Amino acid sequence: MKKVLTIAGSDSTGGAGIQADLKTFEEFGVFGFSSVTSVVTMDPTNGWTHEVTVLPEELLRKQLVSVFAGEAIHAIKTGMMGNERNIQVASEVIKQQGVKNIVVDPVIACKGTAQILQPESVEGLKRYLLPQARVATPNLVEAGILSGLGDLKTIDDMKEAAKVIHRLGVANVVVKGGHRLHETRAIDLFYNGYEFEVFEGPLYVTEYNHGAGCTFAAAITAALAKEYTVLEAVRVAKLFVAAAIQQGVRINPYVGHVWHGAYNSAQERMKEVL
Ligand code: PXL
Repeated sequence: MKKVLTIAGSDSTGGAGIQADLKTFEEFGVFGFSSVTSVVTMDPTNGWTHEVTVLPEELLRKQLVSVFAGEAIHAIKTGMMGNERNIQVASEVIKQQGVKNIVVDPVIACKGTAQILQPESVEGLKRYLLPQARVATPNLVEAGILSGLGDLKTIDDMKEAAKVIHRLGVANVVVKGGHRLHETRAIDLFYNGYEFEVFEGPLYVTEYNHGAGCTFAAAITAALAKEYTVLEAVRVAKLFVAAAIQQGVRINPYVGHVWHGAYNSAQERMKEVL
């Protein structure tokens, strides 16, 4: 059984963060471990504002010691890190353990929640985590920030940003165009230092897509643990997240999540016993 670790924030509502990652790992048939960096809570009495409580670095370190007590971990995904201290701790442990399949989802900005901007993470990501990434999956806003190119509006802009991010030491960059690109298709741009590939898929117009980014990166991580090539991993992750978005679930009056179980639909097979 392949073992996969997520180092990320907790989304108390179960759509994004470690919850998305562990649910996704399960769907890929890999064994999920987690180390929580921060806890995100939402306030329904105040316009669903998000609050990020960052956990102390000692607690992150202890979790990582627990995770690495046994045999090899085959792949690691990092998501929301909370602050630079946690980024340093994670980066140090990843280096020590020599894990090669590292997927960095550089969470700096969350879709639709301007409150979750983590500027304190930007420098740390660039210095410590991104240089260790086999794959990084910035969205359009994050790619603009990490590359220093600002607002990205076109596929050519995405290409320029991917080149700069690759120079930070990321082996394979996937810039997610998403709904912000104002195209009629969902477009992601892949760059490995010598060639670009544009991935296109249907763009689902839905408000129930919270957690899509985390789910996509988690799917890539699980697929790499299963020894898919990077391009195969990105392809299967796109299919997986497209199904999850298509079957998004209304959670409450404020938010709807992707359905992480959509691709496999285990609940349908369970009906066979009835
Ligand atoms: O979607 C980005 C994201 C990542 N991680 C956690 C989050 C969010 C957005 O809400 O809560 C824990």
